[in-house]
This record gives sequence, C-alpha cells and structure tokens, in this order.
Amino acid sequence: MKLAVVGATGLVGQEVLKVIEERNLEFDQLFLVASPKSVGKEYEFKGKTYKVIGMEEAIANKPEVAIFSAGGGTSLEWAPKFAGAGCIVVDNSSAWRMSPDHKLIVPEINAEALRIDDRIIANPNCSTIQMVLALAPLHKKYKIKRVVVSTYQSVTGTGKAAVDQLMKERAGTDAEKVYPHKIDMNVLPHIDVFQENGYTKEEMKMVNETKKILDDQSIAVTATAVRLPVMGGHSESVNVEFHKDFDIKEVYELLSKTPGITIEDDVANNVYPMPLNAHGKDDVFVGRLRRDESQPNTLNMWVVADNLRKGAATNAVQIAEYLAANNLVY
Ligand code: 11C
Repeated sequence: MKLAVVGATGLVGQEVLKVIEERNLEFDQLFLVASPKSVGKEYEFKGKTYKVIGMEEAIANKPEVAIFSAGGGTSLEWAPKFAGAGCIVVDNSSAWRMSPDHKLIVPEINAEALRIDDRIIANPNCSTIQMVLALAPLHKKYKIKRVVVSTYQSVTGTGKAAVDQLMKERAGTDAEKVYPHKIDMNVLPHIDVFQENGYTKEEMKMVNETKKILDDQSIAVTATAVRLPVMGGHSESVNVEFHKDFDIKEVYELLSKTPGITIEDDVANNVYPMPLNAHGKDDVFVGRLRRDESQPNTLNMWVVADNLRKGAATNAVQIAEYLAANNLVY
C-alpha cells in the first residue's frame, strides 16, 4: 500500500513510525507529512531518508492509507480531503470518534465491523483503549452494569511541550507552562477542558467511547481523569460491576487468553503493572485483580499501557494491518 503518516514529527507520529518498523507493516511507498513548519525536515527510516512533505503534496501522491496524528482541527479539515482523493484515513484525534457515520475501532474488539466504504476510521482515546481491551471479554461473559474509573495519566498524552515542562521543572529551569499549574511533584485532576457538567472532555471521552466500542449504551460509566508527573504510560483503577457474578479464577483465564493483554499479578512478589515497565510495549497490562468486597458482582483491577503505543500508534497501525489483510485497501 501507499502509506502516509500525517503528523509524522509529533510524539505519536514518531511512535507510529517505530511501530510500523517493528511490526514490519508492508508498504510500497511512504510519505511523511506534517505542518508547514516541519516541511523539508529529513528523517531516516529503515535505512532510507525521507523528506517531510505538506498536506497538498501528500494528497497529490494519492496515498491509499493515511495514519493521522495531527490533532482534531487538522483532522476535521484534512481527513475529508484525503478521503475524497481515495485514501482511507485512520485518525488518532477526537474529531470523528462520536460521529454516527464513523467507526471507532479497537481491532481486537470490533475490527470486523470495518467495510470497504469506511474512509475515515477513528482511533479511540488512549485511556479508553486500554480500559476497553480489559473490559471487552468480561462484558461478553458477565455483562457490565457500571464502570467507575480513575486515571493516572502520563504527560506524554499532552505532547512534547508537556514533557519539556516536566523535565525543565525537574531541572529547576524556566518552563513554558502547558498545564495551568506545576506538574512536577504534583497531581492535576484536570485533563483537557472542563465541560458544562463539571467533567472534563477526557472524562466524557471515556464515558461515551466505551459505550460505542462495546456497542452497549446501557453500560453506566463514570470517570475521573488525573495527570501525573509520569512518562511511560497511563494507569487506571477500574471498578466494574457486572449483572452476573464471576469467578475470579475465570476472570484471570479470560483476560490471560485475550490477545493484547498481559497479566502482571503476583502481589507476594510485588508484581503489578507499572508505567515504567509498560513503556515502549504494545500490550495492555492488567493486575491487582480482586473482588470488590463492598458490593456483589464487582471487580477491581489496575490497568496500565503505554499511551503512545496501544493507546495511539499501535492501535492505528493494527487498523492499517487489518485493512491490508482483509483486502479493504484499494
Ligand atoms: C491525554 N488522552 O492523555 C489524552 C491524549 O483525544 O486523542 C489524547 C487525546 C485524544 O492527555
């Protein structure tokens, strides 16, 4: 396929390139695409030098698949233009996720819903992806009634400028503030913008995207999204109430058989998922599995993943792999 990586110079775009190389996604031609300020920059990829090109030039080259990681505004403007030129856009932004005309895909869960006429495919929010991957097999078996999730999110979710803010604060040098407060030595219960209902946009993404991906509007979800001075990935405390009771051993079995999930749960040896270990890996790590003893049919778990990997780049590349493997690219 002729493949374009749009937003190639950003944190997620760079991760997309790493994942393409590691997973050996086949392509005939590759275009690195970015905003005018990055056009002309050169990147080495698989022993070849690529010059970054702009949007118009990319469209003129007629890519068949474009992985967009360039933010919602860019995607709203440019994804339809790429699609109009015959390209399938896999979009990492929030622009198309909740549109009833676009599919929101986590390949292990719902890639089979993809059809030849899906020209803009939405990649969910990072904190949603890692949670739903763990929820999906449990929902199938025990039917979820309600999810209460609190997140502990890495600064890499905000982008390069946030990583710089953290590092400069840590080094004691002047930092340009991406967050409204200091992030080093701090915890901010604030990710993305506040909505009229008092929740942040990040929290509402977890509520709405979860129902869409699991294809069940009856699931109640409530979220508190929190930013920490952490780099390697997002962590989540997930409390799940089911309609049916479960056996904890069976929960282990179900999750350990689920592609993309690794169980790390051996508390006697202090083994549990941590962002430091998840960093750079494609899997979602689940541990601290235990019954919520305060009410029936309820499970607690701790879910960690590299938000730039399964939360963004890996999921997008997996969608591209699925398209190629199922003859959906033309
Ligand atoms: C964060 N989840 O960690 C955000 C980043 O809707 O794709 C991803 C934003 C999105 O800040």
